[in-house]
Parts: sequence; C-alpha cells; structure tokens
Amino acid sequence: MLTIALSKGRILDDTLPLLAAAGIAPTENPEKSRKLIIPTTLEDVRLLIVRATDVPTYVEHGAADIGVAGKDVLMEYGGQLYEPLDLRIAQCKLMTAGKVGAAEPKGRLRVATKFVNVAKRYYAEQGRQVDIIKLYGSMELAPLVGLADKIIDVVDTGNTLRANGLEPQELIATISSRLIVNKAAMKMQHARIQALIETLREAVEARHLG
Ligand code: PRT
Ligand code: MG
Repeated sequence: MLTIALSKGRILDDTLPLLAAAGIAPTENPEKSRKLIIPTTLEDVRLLIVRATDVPTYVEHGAADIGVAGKDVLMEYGGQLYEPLDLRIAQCKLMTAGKVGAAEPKGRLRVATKFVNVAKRYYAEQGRQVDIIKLYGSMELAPLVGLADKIIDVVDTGNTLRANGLEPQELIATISSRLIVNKAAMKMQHARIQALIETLREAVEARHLG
C-alpha cells in the first residue's frame, strides 16, 4: 500500500489533476466525504486527509509514505524528509506585513505569526532583537489591536492585508507546494516511488507548457 497525505482546499484541488496523470483518482470526493482515509482507483494507493501543518508529521513518521505540503509549512517544520519535486501549485509569498504607514517601533519589534521558527531564524540572520508572539490564525488582527507591530504570513493577492489596513513589507521566501517522501519508504519502495515522482514531474511540466 502506498499512502499519500494531503490537506483539503487549495492543495487538494491542485494536486488531484497531477495525481490523475498517474492514474490515481479518489473513489469519493475528499472535500465532501467525512472519511479521512480515501481509497483511490488504484487499489494499492490511498489518500489520508490531514491538516496542512500535519502533513510533514505523518510523512516523517511513516504513517504516510508521501505527502504534499507548502514550503512555508516545511520551513517551519524542519525534520528529516525528502523533498524531490516542486509541484508549483498553491503559490504564494511568505512576507512580513504591518500597518500602512506605521513607523518602525523604537524598542524591540513584536512579531505575531504561526511561523515561529521561521520568524526566529529570519530576524536572527538580520541580528534583530524581536519578541515572537505565536498565533494559530487571523494574524492580520494582531497589529490592528496592538498585540504586535508586524506579522509574518503567507500572502497571495494581498487582498486580506489590504482589507485590514496592512501592507506587505519584506519578502522572506517565495512559496509553492512540494512533494515530500518518507526516508525509509524511499528506500523500501524505491522503484515505485521514483516512477510516481517522474510521472508527476512530467505532469507539472506539461501544465506549465500548456
Ligand atoms: O486552513 P488551515 O488552518 O487548515 O491550514 P492552512 O491555512 O495552513 O492551509 P491552507 O489549505 O489554507 O493552505 C495550504 C497551503 O497553501 C499553505 O501552506 C501555503 O503554502 C499555500 N497558500 C497559497 C496559501 C495561500 N496561497 C493563501 N493565500 N495559504 C494561505 N493563504 C491565506 C493567506 O494567508 C490569507 O489569509 O489565504 C488568505 C487570502 O490570501 P490573499 O493574500 O489572496 O488575500
Ligand atoms: Mg487556511
């Protein structure tokens, strides 16, 4: 059995057409089903539906052989995983953002984010003293109510920032989703996983040529 961990939403939407190129299609709609293990048209391949931030955990521990995760999630997670293919889906940017026109604070910068490890690394590289405030969502609120001076979040159109009087500031990384593979699975099922990677690589390239 080959087990693939995916999150619902944009990653699932953009991954299914790529998996279809490998003859893998879910036998029921993962967005609608309450099931968390979804069989596919290949009887020895199944999908696990997990939270986006949990995908690397399932794959690193071998509960799933393969997964699809945003580079933002992988940068935050760290861990021992193979990352053989950029799927070029769910593209966005990891950025700092703050209130439009706000002056830099005099003292320590307060930064609210769910990307605590990324934030620590980013400001350490700049030699900047910061207080990191861990949040789990709705980061845009933090500067508006004085919880933080800035946020670090993923930005796509920037509409969410603008709607809250914030502006994107520094680019930390350009983000896309990556195929990740468990290290032991890569050894034990090498031929099969390598063939899947190559089929997906061709599907990614075809999508960007067309
Ligand atoms: O939603 P949940 O809490 O379960 O987890 P998640 O938000 O991590 O998962 P999901 O499915 O929303 O995102 C999965 C991956 O998609 C992320 O890890 C990113 O790699 C990628 N991605 C691409 C994005 C976006 N684009 C994006 N726009 N993830 C989140 N957003 C958010 C953004 O932060 C903003 O709040 O969507 C909102 C709209 O963005 P704008 O800039 O277009 O307004
Ligand atoms: Mg989300």
